[in-house]
Amino acid sequence: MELITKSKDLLFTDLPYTYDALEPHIDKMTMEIHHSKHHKAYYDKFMAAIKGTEAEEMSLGQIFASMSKLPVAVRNNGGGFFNHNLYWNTMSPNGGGAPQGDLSEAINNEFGSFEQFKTQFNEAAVNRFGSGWAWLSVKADRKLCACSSPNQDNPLMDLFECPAQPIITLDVWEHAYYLKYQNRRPDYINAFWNVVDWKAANEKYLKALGRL
Ligand code: MN3
Repeated sequence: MELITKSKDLLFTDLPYTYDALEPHIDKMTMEIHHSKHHKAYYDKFMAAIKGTEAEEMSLGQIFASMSKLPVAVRNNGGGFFNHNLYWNTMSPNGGGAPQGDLSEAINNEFGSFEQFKTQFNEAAVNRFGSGWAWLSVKADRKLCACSSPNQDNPLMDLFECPAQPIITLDVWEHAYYLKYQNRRPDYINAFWNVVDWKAANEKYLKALGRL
């Protein structure tokens, strides 16, 4: 829905759970500041950047597909708005455990095991220098891909090195973990696996393959 709605009609929405719902893995104050200040600022700046331009009438899907031709403020803030929405919906207070359904099977087939997939994803997240995101995505050849992006870029953007449809994502900007984990990004990444919503991830995987 979010990818096909005209950008000028997009709304900033509440989280699907309370700010303290992911404790102790992600703390309440981080969630509150991250959503109500950081994410809100990306939304507001995105709306300001598209106002009165052709991008107002385009969906985020169309914007990302022609990202290289649009202003950098649209890239940074449109990416920031979309990426955070996916991040909130990648996680759940009832999350954690092992992947489910067809996604579980694909992870085992393509990475060898859940543990081997986590190792690849964790490496992408730890080694992203500075600020960015880690992704599990589905490429055009329908294979899974664990990778990372700088800044607020995402795999839907036409300038992305490995274009793909995102399934789960992890924000590795310091604002996502500094209050609780300070410089210990690997501890935050390990904690993330306790809250991943594998049911939602499997649904995204099936949708990306056109099977849902
Ligand atoms: Mn963030």
